[in-house]
Amino acid sequence: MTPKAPSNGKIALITGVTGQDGAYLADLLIEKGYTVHGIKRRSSSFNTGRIEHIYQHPHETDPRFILHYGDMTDSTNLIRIVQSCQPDEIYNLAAQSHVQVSFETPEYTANADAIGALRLLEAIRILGLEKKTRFYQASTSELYGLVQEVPQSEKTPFYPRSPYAAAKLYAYWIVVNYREAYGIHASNGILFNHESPLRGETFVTRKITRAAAAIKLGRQGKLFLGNLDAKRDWGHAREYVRGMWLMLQQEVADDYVLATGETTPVRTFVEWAFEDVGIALEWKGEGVEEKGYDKATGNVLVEVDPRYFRPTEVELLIGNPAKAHAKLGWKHETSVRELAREMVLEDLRVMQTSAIMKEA
Ligand code: NDP
Ligand code: GDR
Repeated sequence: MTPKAPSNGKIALITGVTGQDGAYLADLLIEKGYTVHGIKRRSSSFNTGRIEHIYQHPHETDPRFILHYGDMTDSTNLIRIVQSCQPDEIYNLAAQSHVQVSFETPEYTANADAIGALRLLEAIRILGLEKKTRFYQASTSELYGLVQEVPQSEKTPFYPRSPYAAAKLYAYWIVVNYREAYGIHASNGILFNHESPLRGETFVTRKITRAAAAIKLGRQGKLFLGNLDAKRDWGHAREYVRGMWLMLQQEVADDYVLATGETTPVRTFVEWAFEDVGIALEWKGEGVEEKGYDKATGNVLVEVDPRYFRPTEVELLIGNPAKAHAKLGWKHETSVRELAREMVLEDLRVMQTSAIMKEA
Protein backbone atom coordinates (compact mmCIF):
# COMPACT_ATOMS: atom_id res chain seq x y z
CA MET A 1 0.00 0.00 0.00
CA THR A 2 1.18 3.54 -0.84
CA PRO A 3 1.95 5.92 2.09
CA LYS A 4 -1.20 7.00 3.88
CA ALA A 5 -2.84 10.33 3.09
CA PRO A 6 -3.61 12.39 6.21
CA SER A 7 -6.98 11.25 7.56
CA ASN A 8 -9.94 13.49 6.72
CA GLY A 9 -11.88 11.83 9.57
CA LYS A 10 -14.51 10.47 7.21
CA ILE A 11 -15.73 6.90 6.86
CA ALA A 12 -17.04 5.40 3.62
CA LEU A 13 -18.64 2.03 3.00
CA ILE A 14 -18.44 0.57 -0.51
CA THR A 15 -20.56 -2.42 -1.53
CA GLY A 16 -19.16 -4.17 -4.61
CA VAL A 17 -15.63 -3.09 -3.66
CA THR A 18 -14.12 -6.07 -5.50
CA GLY A 19 -15.64 -4.94 -8.83
CA GLN A 20 -14.26 -2.54 -11.43
CA ASP A 21 -15.80 0.63 -9.98
CA GLY A 22 -15.33 -0.44 -6.36
CA ALA A 23 -11.59 -0.78 -6.91
CA TYR A 24 -11.20 2.67 -8.53
CA LEU A 25 -13.46 4.30 -5.93
CA ALA A 26 -11.59 2.74 -3.00
CA ASP A 27 -8.33 4.12 -4.46
CA LEU A 28 -9.83 7.59 -4.84
CA LEU A 29 -11.30 7.73 -1.32
CA ILE A 30 -8.16 6.42 0.36
CA GLU A 31 -6.19 9.07 -1.53
CA LYS A 32 -8.59 11.68 -0.14
CA GLY A 33 -7.97 10.50 3.46
CA TYR A 34 -11.11 8.44 4.02
CA THR A 35 -11.18 5.24 6.03
CA VAL A 36 -12.80 2.86 3.57
CA HIS A 37 -14.84 -0.19 4.52
CA GLY A 38 -15.69 -2.62 1.74
CA ILE A 39 -18.08 -5.55 1.48
CA LYS A 40 -16.82 -8.63 -0.30
CA ARG A 41 -18.63 -11.87 -0.99
CA ARG A 42 -17.41 -15.21 0.18
CA SER A 43 -16.15 -17.04 -2.88
CA SER A 44 -14.47 -20.41 -3.41
CA SER A 45 -11.50 -18.69 -5.02
CA PHE A 46 -9.92 -15.25 -4.55
CA ASN A 47 -12.09 -12.38 -5.79
CA THR A 48 -9.91 -9.54 -4.50
CA GLY A 49 -7.49 -9.26 -7.44
CA ARG A 50 -8.51 -5.67 -8.22
CA ILE A 51 -7.90 -4.41 -4.66
CA GLU A 52 -4.80 -6.38 -3.71
CA HIS A 53 -2.64 -3.24 -3.87
CA ILE A 54 -4.65 -1.57 -1.08
CA TYR A 55 -5.23 -4.64 1.09
CA GLN A 56 -4.13 -4.15 4.69
CA HIS A 57 -3.50 -6.79 7.24
CA PRO A 58 -6.33 -6.78 9.82
CA HIS A 59 -3.77 -6.35 12.61
CA GLU A 60 -2.34 -3.14 11.19
CA THR A 61 -2.78 -0.09 13.43
CA ASP A 62 -4.85 2.79 12.00
CA PRO A 63 -6.13 0.73 9.06
CA ARG A 64 -7.57 2.77 6.18
CA PHE A 65 -9.04 -0.14 4.25
CA ILE A 66 -11.16 -2.75 5.99
CA LEU A 67 -13.00 -5.63 4.35
CA HIS A 68 -16.17 -7.31 5.66
CA TYR A 69 -17.83 -10.45 4.38
CA GLY A 70 -21.34 -9.69 3.23
CA ASP A 71 -24.04 -10.09 0.64
CA MET A 72 -26.73 -7.79 -0.72
CA THR A 73 -29.30 -10.53 -0.17
CA ASP A 74 -28.72 -10.68 3.61
CA SER A 75 -30.29 -7.77 5.50
CA THR A 76 -29.09 -8.69 9.00
CA ASN A 77 -25.54 -8.85 7.70
CA LEU A 78 -25.88 -5.43 6.02
CA ILE A 79 -27.38 -3.85 9.15
CA ARG A 80 -24.54 -5.24 11.27
CA ILE A 81 -21.88 -3.89 8.92
CA VAL A 82 -23.47 -0.43 8.71
CA GLN A 83 -23.83 -0.40 12.51
CA SER A 84 -20.22 -1.37 13.07
CA CYS A 85 -18.67 1.15 10.68
CA GLN A 86 -21.11 4.10 11.09
CA PRO A 87 -20.35 5.45 7.61
CA ASP A 88 -20.60 9.08 6.55
CA GLU A 89 -21.05 7.87 2.97
CA ILE A 90 -22.33 4.62 1.49
CA TYR A 91 -21.64 3.82 -2.16
CA ASN A 92 -23.93 0.99 -3.27
CA LEU A 93 -22.06 -0.51 -6.21
CA ALA A 94 -22.77 -4.21 -5.59
CA ALA A 95 -24.96 -5.86 -8.19
CA GLN A 96 -25.40 -8.78 -10.49
CA SER A 97 -24.29 -6.38 -13.20
CA HIS A 98 -24.41 -8.46 -16.39
CA VAL A 99 -27.46 -7.67 -18.53
CA GLN A 100 -27.48 -10.96 -20.47
CA VAL A 101 -26.97 -13.04 -17.30
CA SER A 102 -30.01 -11.30 -15.77
CA PHE A 103 -32.23 -13.11 -18.30
CA GLU A 104 -30.89 -16.40 -16.87
CA THR A 105 -31.09 -15.35 -13.19
CA PRO A 106 -33.94 -12.80 -13.04
CA GLU A 107 -35.07 -13.52 -9.49
CA TYR A 108 -31.59 -13.39 -8.00
CA THR A 109 -30.87 -10.20 -9.96
CA ALA A 110 -34.00 -8.57 -8.51
CA ASN A 111 -33.05 -9.69 -5.02
CA ALA A 112 -29.48 -8.36 -5.14
CA ASP A 113 -29.96 -5.28 -7.36
CA ALA A 114 -33.43 -4.03 -6.34
CA ILE A 115 -34.13 -5.28 -2.81
CA GLY A 116 -30.42 -5.00 -1.98
CA ALA A 117 -30.65 -1.21 -2.35
CA LEU A 118 -33.79 -1.18 -0.19
CA ARG A 119 -32.02 -3.24 2.50
CA LEU A 120 -29.24 -0.67 2.77
CA LEU A 121 -31.65 2.26 2.92
CA GLU A 122 -33.61 0.44 5.63
CA ALA A 123 -30.36 -0.18 7.53
CA ILE A 124 -29.80 3.59 7.54
CA ARG A 125 -33.32 4.12 8.94
CA ILE A 126 -33.24 1.30 11.48
CA LEU A 127 -29.94 2.60 12.86
CA GLY A 128 -31.17 6.21 12.97
CA LEU A 129 -28.48 7.40 10.54
CA GLU A 130 -30.80 9.42 8.25
CA LYS A 131 -29.06 12.71 9.04
CA LYS A 132 -25.52 11.32 9.13
CA THR A 133 -25.13 8.90 6.24
CA ARG A 134 -25.15 9.97 2.60
CA PHE A 135 -26.07 7.34 0.00
CA TYR A 136 -24.97 6.79 -3.61
CA GLN A 137 -26.89 4.36 -5.82
CA ALA A 138 -25.27 2.89 -8.93
CA SER A 139 -28.08 3.57 -11.38
CA THR A 140 -27.60 2.97 -15.05
CA SER A 141 -28.27 4.07 -18.62
CA GLU A 142 -29.92 0.65 -19.07
CA LEU A 143 -32.97 2.32 -17.44
CA TYR A 144 -33.58 4.13 -20.76
CA GLY A 145 -33.77 0.84 -22.68
CA LEU A 146 -36.01 1.24 -25.70
CA VAL A 147 -35.12 4.53 -27.33
CA GLN A 148 -37.51 7.37 -26.40
CA GLU A 149 -35.20 10.29 -27.20
CA VAL A 150 -31.50 11.01 -27.69
CA PRO A 151 -29.32 12.15 -26.14
CA GLN A 152 -30.71 10.73 -22.88
CA SER A 153 -30.81 13.07 -19.88
CA GLU A 154 -32.20 13.01 -16.32
CA LYS A 155 -35.58 13.96 -17.85
CA THR A 156 -35.80 11.16 -20.44
CA PRO A 157 -38.49 8.57 -19.61
CA PHE A 158 -37.32 5.09 -18.62
CA TYR A 159 -38.21 1.89 -20.52
CA PRO A 160 -36.19 -1.03 -19.09
CA ARG A 161 -35.45 -3.92 -21.46
CA SER A 162 -34.03 -6.62 -19.16
CA PRO A 163 -34.55 -8.11 -15.69
CA TYR A 164 -31.35 -6.23 -14.74
CA ALA A 165 -32.76 -2.89 -15.88
CA ALA A 166 -36.15 -3.57 -14.24
CA ALA A 167 -34.39 -4.32 -10.93
CA LYS A 168 -32.30 -1.14 -11.24
CA LEU A 169 -35.51 0.80 -11.96
CA TYR A 170 -36.89 -0.26 -8.57
CA ALA A 171 -33.62 0.73 -6.91
CA TYR A 172 -33.69 4.13 -8.65
CA TRP A 173 -37.19 4.95 -7.43
CA ILE A 174 -36.73 3.63 -3.90
CA VAL A 175 -33.73 5.97 -3.57
CA VAL A 176 -35.85 8.92 -4.74
CA ASN A 177 -38.62 7.86 -2.35
CA TYR A 178 -36.38 7.52 0.72
CA ARG A 179 -34.86 10.92 -0.08
CA GLU A 180 -38.31 12.52 -0.19
CA ALA A 181 -39.92 10.51 2.61
CA TYR A 182 -37.14 10.47 5.22
CA GLY A 183 -34.81 13.29 4.15
CA ILE A 184 -31.89 10.92 3.50
CA HIS A 185 -29.13 12.49 1.38
CA ALA A 186 -29.49 9.83 -1.34
CA SER A 187 -28.45 10.29 -4.98
CA ASN A 188 -28.70 8.26 -8.17
CA GLY A 189 -25.78 8.35 -10.56
CA ILE A 190 -27.25 7.38 -13.94
CA LEU A 191 -23.98 6.19 -15.38
CA PHE A 192 -23.50 5.28 -19.01
CA ASN A 193 -21.12 2.43 -19.84
CA HIS A 194 -17.67 2.92 -18.39
CA GLU A 195 -14.75 0.63 -19.00
CA SER A 196 -11.07 0.22 -18.15
CA PRO A 197 -8.34 -2.42 -18.03
CA LEU A 198 -10.13 -3.62 -14.85
CA ARG A 199 -13.42 -4.26 -16.69
CA GLY A 200 -14.92 -7.74 -16.20
CA GLU A 201 -13.84 -10.10 -18.98
CA THR A 202 -17.37 -10.90 -20.20
CA PHE A 203 -18.44 -7.33 -20.97
CA VAL A 204 -18.09 -6.60 -24.65
CA THR A 205 -15.20 -4.08 -24.60
CA ARG A 206 -12.91 -6.24 -22.48
CA LYS A 207 -13.91 -9.39 -24.35
CA ILE A 208 -12.84 -7.61 -27.55
CA THR A 209 -9.56 -6.18 -26.24
CA ARG A 210 -8.51 -9.49 -24.69
CA ALA A 211 -9.34 -11.34 -27.89
CA ALA A 212 -7.46 -8.84 -30.08
CA ALA A 213 -4.38 -9.24 -27.87
CA ALA A 214 -4.68 -13.05 -27.76
CA ILE A 215 -5.20 -13.31 -31.55
CA LYS A 216 -2.16 -11.08 -32.12
CA LEU A 217 -0.07 -13.41 -29.93
CA GLY A 218 -1.41 -16.50 -31.72
CA ARG A 219 -3.23 -17.77 -28.61
CA GLN A 220 -6.77 -17.48 -29.95
CA GLY A 221 -8.15 -18.10 -33.43
CA LYS A 222 -11.38 -16.16 -33.56
CA LEU A 223 -13.61 -13.80 -31.61
CA PHE A 224 -17.34 -14.64 -31.44
CA LEU A 225 -19.70 -11.74 -30.71
CA GLY A 226 -23.42 -10.97 -30.66
CA ASN A 227 -25.02 -7.75 -31.87
CA LEU A 228 -22.37 -5.68 -33.69
CA ASP A 229 -24.81 -2.84 -34.38
CA ALA A 230 -25.51 -1.92 -30.72
CA LYS A 231 -24.21 1.57 -29.92
CA ARG A 232 -22.86 2.58 -26.53
CA ASP A 233 -21.60 5.77 -24.88
CA TRP A 234 -18.32 4.46 -23.44
CA GLY A 235 -16.20 6.41 -20.93
CA HIS A 236 -13.33 5.64 -18.54
CA ALA A 237 -14.28 4.14 -15.15
CA ARG A 238 -11.59 6.06 -13.25
CA GLU A 239 -13.23 9.35 -14.24
CA TYR A 240 -16.77 8.14 -13.44
CA VAL A 241 -16.01 7.20 -9.82
CA ARG A 242 -14.90 10.80 -9.24
CA GLY A 243 -18.39 11.83 -10.35
CA MET A 244 -19.91 9.47 -7.74
CA TRP A 245 -17.88 11.13 -5.01
CA LEU A 246 -18.80 14.64 -6.23
CA MET A 247 -22.52 13.75 -5.99
CA LEU A 248 -22.17 13.02 -2.28
CA GLN A 249 -20.30 16.28 -1.64
CA GLN A 250 -23.26 18.44 -2.77
CA GLU A 251 -25.37 20.19 -0.16
CA VAL A 252 -28.57 18.80 -1.64
CA ALA A 253 -28.93 15.25 -2.96
CA ASP A 254 -29.98 14.86 -6.60
CA ASP A 255 -29.75 12.52 -9.61
CA TYR A 256 -27.16 12.97 -12.35
CA VAL A 257 -26.25 11.48 -15.74
CA LEU A 258 -22.55 10.78 -16.27
CA ALA A 259 -21.68 10.18 -19.92
CA THR A 260 -19.36 11.35 -22.71
CA GLY A 261 -22.07 12.42 -25.17
CA GLU A 262 -20.49 10.32 -27.92
CA THR A 263 -21.77 6.96 -29.14
CA THR A 264 -19.91 4.15 -30.92
CA PRO A 265 -21.09 0.89 -32.51
CA VAL A 266 -19.63 -2.37 -31.15
CA ARG A 267 -18.27 -3.04 -34.66
CA THR A 268 -16.14 0.13 -34.58
CA PHE A 269 -14.74 -0.75 -31.14
CA VAL A 270 -13.68 -4.12 -32.63
CA GLU A 271 -11.92 -2.40 -35.55
CA TRP A 272 -10.03 -0.08 -33.19
CA ALA A 273 -8.87 -2.86 -30.89
CA PHE A 274 -7.49 -4.88 -33.82
CA GLU A 275 -5.94 -1.75 -35.34
CA ASP A 276 -4.06 -1.18 -32.08
CA VAL A 277 -2.40 -4.59 -32.33
CA GLY A 278 -1.55 -3.98 -35.99
CA ILE A 279 -4.38 -5.92 -37.66
CA ALA A 280 -6.63 -4.21 -40.22
CA LEU A 281 -10.11 -5.74 -40.43
CA GLU A 282 -12.48 -5.89 -43.36
CA TRP A 283 -16.18 -6.74 -42.91
CA LYS A 284 -18.13 -8.91 -45.36
CA GLY A 285 -21.63 -10.37 -45.19
CA GLU A 286 -24.72 -9.24 -43.30
CA GLY A 287 -26.56 -10.11 -40.08
CA VAL A 288 -25.48 -13.45 -38.61
CA GLU A 289 -23.38 -14.04 -41.74
CA GLU A 290 -21.23 -10.96 -41.15
CA LYS A 291 -17.54 -11.74 -40.62
CA GLY A 292 -14.41 -9.72 -39.90
CA TYR A 293 -11.45 -10.71 -42.11
CA ASP A 294 -7.79 -9.95 -41.60
CA LYS A 295 -7.11 -7.73 -44.64
CA ALA A 296 -3.52 -8.96 -44.84
CA THR A 297 -4.14 -12.74 -44.70
CA GLY A 298 -7.84 -13.13 -45.56
CA ASN A 299 -8.36 -15.21 -42.37
CA VAL A 300 -11.70 -14.87 -40.56
CA LEU A 301 -11.01 -13.33 -37.14
CA VAL A 302 -14.49 -12.21 -36.03
CA GLU A 303 -17.80 -14.06 -36.35
CA VAL A 304 -21.34 -13.45 -35.14
CA ASP A 305 -22.72 -16.04 -32.74
CA PRO A 306 -26.48 -15.69 -32.06
CA ARG A 307 -25.98 -17.17 -28.58
CA TYR A 308 -24.85 -13.68 -27.53
CA PHE A 309 -28.05 -12.02 -28.78
CA ARG A 310 -30.34 -10.82 -25.99
CA PRO A 311 -34.09 -11.53 -25.91
CA THR A 312 -34.61 -7.76 -25.86
CA GLU A 313 -31.76 -5.42 -26.76
CA VAL A 314 -30.87 -1.82 -25.97
CA GLU A 315 -29.82 -0.56 -29.40
CA LEU A 316 -28.68 3.01 -28.80
CA LEU A 317 -27.31 4.84 -25.78
CA ILE A 318 -25.97 8.36 -25.90
CA GLY A 319 -25.96 10.46 -22.76
CA ASN A 320 -26.34 14.16 -22.10
CA PRO A 321 -24.11 15.01 -19.11
CA ALA A 322 -24.93 18.76 -19.14
CA LYS A 323 -26.34 18.76 -15.59
CA ALA A 324 -23.22 17.07 -14.17
CA HIS A 325 -21.04 19.59 -16.05
CA ALA A 326 -22.98 22.54 -14.69
CA LYS A 327 -23.61 21.43 -11.10
CA LEU A 328 -20.76 19.06 -10.26
CA GLY A 329 -18.09 20.48 -12.54
CA TRP A 330 -17.66 16.92 -13.83
CA LYS A 331 -16.54 16.19 -17.36
CA HIS A 332 -15.08 13.09 -19.00
CA GLU A 333 -11.48 13.36 -20.18
CA THR A 334 -10.60 10.14 -22.00
CA SER A 335 -12.08 9.63 -25.46
CA VAL A 336 -13.49 6.23 -26.39
CA ARG A 337 -10.70 5.85 -28.96
CA GLU A 338 -8.04 6.39 -26.25
CA LEU A 339 -9.93 4.04 -23.92
CA ALA A 340 -9.89 1.21 -26.48
CA ARG A 341 -6.15 1.67 -26.97
CA GLU A 342 -5.40 1.71 -23.22
CA MET A 343 -7.38 -1.49 -22.71
CA VAL A 344 -5.92 -3.48 -25.58
CA LEU A 345 -2.33 -2.42 -24.86
CA GLU A 346 -2.75 -3.41 -21.21
CA ASP A 347 -4.17 -6.81 -22.19
CA LEU A 348 -1.27 -7.29 -24.59
CA ARG A 349 1.26 -6.32 -21.90
CA VAL A 350 -0.26 -8.68 -19.31
CA MET A 351 -0.39 -11.60 -21.76
CA GLN A 352 3.19 -11.03 -22.90
CA THR A 353 4.43 -10.80 -19.30
CA SER A 354 2.66 -14.00 -18.31
CA ALA A 355 4.14 -15.78 -21.35
CA ILE A 356 7.65 -14.67 -20.36
CA MET A 357 7.08 -15.80 -16.75
CA LYS A 358 5.82 -19.18 -17.94
CA GLU A 359 8.86 -19.68 -20.12
CA ALA A 360 11.17 -18.69 -17.28
P1 NDP B 1 -18.78 -5.36 -11.49
O1 NDP B 1 -19.59 -6.48 -12.04
O2 NDP B 1 -17.35 -5.22 -11.90
O3 NDP B 1 -18.81 -5.43 -9.88
C1 NDP B 1 -19.95 -5.78 -9.18
C2 NDP B 1 -19.59 -5.94 -7.73
O4 NDP B 1 -20.75 -6.36 -7.00
C3 NDP B 1 -18.52 -7.02 -7.45
O5 NDP B 1 -17.73 -6.58 -6.38
C4 NDP B 1 -19.35 -8.21 -7.03
O6 NDP B 1 -18.66 -9.14 -6.24
C5 NDP B 1 -20.42 -7.51 -6.22
N1 NDP B 1 -21.63 -8.30 -6.01
C6 NDP B 1 -22.39 -8.92 -6.94
N2 NDP B 1 -23.44 -9.53 -6.36
C7 NDP B 1 -23.33 -9.29 -5.03
C8 NDP B 1 -24.09 -9.66 -3.89
N3 NDP B 1 -25.19 -10.40 -4.00
N4 NDP B 1 -23.69 -9.23 -2.69
C9 NDP B 1 -22.56 -8.48 -2.54
N5 NDP B 1 -21.80 -8.11 -3.57
C10 NDP B 1 -22.18 -8.51 -4.81
O7 NDP B 1 -19.58 -4.01 -11.80
P2 NDP B 1 -19.03 -2.53 -12.07
O8 NDP B 1 -17.96 -2.24 -11.10
O9 NDP B 1 -18.80 -2.35 -13.51
O10 NDP B 1 -20.33 -1.67 -11.73
C11 NDP B 1 -20.59 -1.21 -10.41
C12 NDP B 1 -22.07 -0.91 -10.28
O11 NDP B 1 -22.45 0.09 -11.21
C13 NDP B 1 -22.99 -2.08 -10.52
O12 NDP B 1 -24.09 -1.93 -9.65
C14 NDP B 1 -23.45 -1.91 -11.96
O13 NDP B 1 -24.72 -2.50 -12.15
C15 NDP B 1 -23.51 -0.40 -12.04
N6 NDP B 1 -23.27 0.19 -13.33
C16 NDP B 1 -22.14 -0.12 -14.03
C17 NDP B 1 -21.85 0.51 -15.22
C18 NDP B 1 -20.64 0.19 -16.01
O14 NDP B 1 -20.61 0.54 -17.20
N7 NDP B 1 -19.62 -0.42 -15.43
C19 NDP B 1 -22.76 1.55 -15.75
C20 NDP B 1 -23.90 1.83 -14.91
C21 NDP B 1 -24.13 1.17 -13.75
P3 NDP B 1 -17.70 -10.27 -6.90
O15 NDP B 1 -16.41 -9.57 -7.23
O16 NDP B 1 -17.57 -11.26 -5.82
O17 NDP B 1 -18.41 -10.77 -8.12
P1 GDR C 1 -24.21 -3.57 -21.29
O1 GDR C 1 -22.69 -4.03 -21.53
O2 GDR C 1 -25.18 -4.62 -21.59
O3 GDR C 1 -24.35 -2.26 -22.02
O4 GDR C 1 -24.22 -3.34 -19.71
P2 GDR C 1 -22.07 -5.22 -22.40
O5 GDR C 1 -20.65 -4.86 -22.59
O6 GDR C 1 -22.41 -6.54 -21.83
O7 GDR C 1 -22.86 -5.09 -23.80
C1 GDR C 1 -22.78 -3.92 -24.60
C2 GDR C 1 -23.42 -4.20 -25.96
O8 GDR C 1 -22.59 -5.10 -26.69
C3 GDR C 1 -23.40 -6.09 -27.28
N1 GDR C 1 -22.63 -7.31 -27.52
C4 GDR C 1 -22.09 -8.11 -26.58
N2 GDR C 1 -22.09 -8.02 -25.23
C5 GDR C 1 -21.42 -8.98 -24.53
N3 GDR C 1 -21.36 -8.88 -23.20
N4 GDR C 1 -20.81 -10.04 -25.14
C6 GDR C 1 -20.81 -10.18 -26.50
O9 GDR C 1 -20.26 -11.13 -27.03
C7 GDR C 1 -21.48 -9.16 -27.25
N5 GDR C 1 -21.65 -8.95 -28.57
C8 GDR C 1 -22.34 -7.83 -28.72
C9 GDR C 1 -24.54 -6.29 -26.28
O10 GDR C 1 -25.64 -6.94 -26.90
C10 GDR C 1 -24.80 -4.84 -25.88
O11 GDR C 1 -25.66 -4.22 -26.78
C11 GDR C 1 -23.12 -2.68 -19.06
C12 GDR C 1 -23.04 -3.26 -17.64
O12 GDR C 1 -21.88 -2.75 -17.04
C13 GDR C 1 -24.26 -2.84 -16.83
O13 GDR C 1 -24.05 -3.23 -15.46
C14 GDR C 1 -24.41 -1.33 -16.89
O14 GDR C 1 -25.56 -0.93 -16.19
C15 GDR C 1 -24.50 -0.87 -18.35
O15 GDR C 1 -23.33 -1.30 -19.03
C16 GDR C 1 -24.59 0.64 -18.47
